[in-house]
Amino acid sequence: MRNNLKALLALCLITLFSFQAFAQTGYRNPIIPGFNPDPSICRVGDDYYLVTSSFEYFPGLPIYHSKDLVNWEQIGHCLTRDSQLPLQKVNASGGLFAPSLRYHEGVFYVICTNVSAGGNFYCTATDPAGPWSEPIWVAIDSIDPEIFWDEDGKTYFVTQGNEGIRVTEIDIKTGKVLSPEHLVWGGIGGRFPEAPHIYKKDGFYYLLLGEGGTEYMHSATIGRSTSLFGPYESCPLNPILTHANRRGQANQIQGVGHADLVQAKDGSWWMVFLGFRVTHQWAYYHVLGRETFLAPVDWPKGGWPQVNGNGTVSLNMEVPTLPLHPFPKAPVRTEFNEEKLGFEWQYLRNPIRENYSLTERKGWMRISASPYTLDEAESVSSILRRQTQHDFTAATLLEFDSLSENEEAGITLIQNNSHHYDLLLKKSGGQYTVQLRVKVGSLSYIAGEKQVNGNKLKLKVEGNPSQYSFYCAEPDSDQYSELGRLDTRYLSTEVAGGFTGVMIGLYTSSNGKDSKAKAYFDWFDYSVKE
Ligand code: 6LW
Repeated sequence: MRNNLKALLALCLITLFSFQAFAQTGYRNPIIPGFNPDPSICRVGDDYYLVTSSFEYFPGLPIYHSKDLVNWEQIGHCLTRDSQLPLQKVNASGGLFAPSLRYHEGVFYVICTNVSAGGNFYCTATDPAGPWSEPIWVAIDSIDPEIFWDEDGKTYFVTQGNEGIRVTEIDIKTGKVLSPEHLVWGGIGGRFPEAPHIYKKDGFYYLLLGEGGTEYMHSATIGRSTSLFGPYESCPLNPILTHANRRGQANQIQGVGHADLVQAKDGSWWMVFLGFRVTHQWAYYHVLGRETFLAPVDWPKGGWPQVNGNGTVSLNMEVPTLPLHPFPKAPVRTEFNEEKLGFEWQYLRNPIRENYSLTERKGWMRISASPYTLDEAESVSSILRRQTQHDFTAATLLEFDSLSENEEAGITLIQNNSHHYDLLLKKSGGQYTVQLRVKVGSLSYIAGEKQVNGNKLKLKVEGNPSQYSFYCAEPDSDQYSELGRLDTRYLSTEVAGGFTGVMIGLYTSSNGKDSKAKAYFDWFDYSVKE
């Protein structure tokens, strides 16, 4: 008896220890913060890969990797060559809409739409970090495409339509359309049925949709059928994810929808989806764009998927996770010592490559002025990265060789071409001057101005949920003087419209005139408070 008790105790301890080693509880949403909408996910063995939309930014479609669904590192972009991604003169929030990421028989597929040039296409790769193939175009007019491989060996193009989701057989080698389209399901009646993904499970075809539009009425709904072409039966729990109801009304996360499902190796199901974090009480605004979130899904055999219990999520998720596998944190300072920019940086539209150099002056990012301004749908001389949290600090050391008064260089916080705040250095009356310039729709004014001693200056921006503060300092000093404070809300999606989020850019422009001016950035600091 005594021995039995001992054995039982030992067993309990072993179970407790192994439980502690493997089951971990809790994670923070969003899992990929900052402008990262329309996530699509796939798993290969122990690895998860995820892609998000990128609109007018180049390179296009960031690809992320994870071992635990909670911690993500960017491993590249899908579209890195001009031949794959023409973005010339593309309006803000044009270009690349929602992608889908799939893995089939050793090959990765990204299926997407360039709404400004060419329409629907897919690219393939054997390594999701790239290189990816040239686009294979599909002559179907729509957005939110997906490819589904059925067990009968046929390949189907599944996509959005005004009346509902459409399914068409294609030749996967050429993209050729092989059959008329079938309208299969319109969802539960919400507007804009879109973002389709199909999963085959327990003898059913499950069709997951986004409904309600990608704003405050957004949701995810699901239906199932024993035939790919329907009829689809609506899940009794629909919408299976939404904050457009009483349960979601006080949640800081709004607009949840546009989802994708993945089964982990341990059999558990998870959903990734977009949402946005609002600021300001009573009147909501969001500046970070639509971000990527994660929720656990209970999906019993033959049953319906239930998302995090009641179809809502929170910033702090108190649920068991997979064993955590964090990646090293990015350093605060980018020294510009490498020969290539990190994956976090993007350009506005296809870059004019000779305007950028990391080697001309070792340890400095050189950006040459082009006549294009931040107000134009053009290849503005700039490198940009996402504002990922409301509370952040961004700073740089700029040296600007300006010859004439039409030239400027600095930091911009840009939501789109007609909504940006710029902290810039320029010559005025023969003297270098730093200016804080506001551009909000048709309103434009200088909110702060200060003469400085030379052409070398530190520039700094601090953000919180309601304000951005702008500062400058002498190159060797940490005594910053304030240029002004501006409301975050005028850069929000509610004010500016569109599908993106605020980007922090280093830029230069000669405002419509030819110029030889060059801006040199020694380093860039970015830190956040979560
Ligand atoms: C995308 C559509 C949507 O194609 O927004 O969230 C569009 N939903 O599905 C642009 O991202």
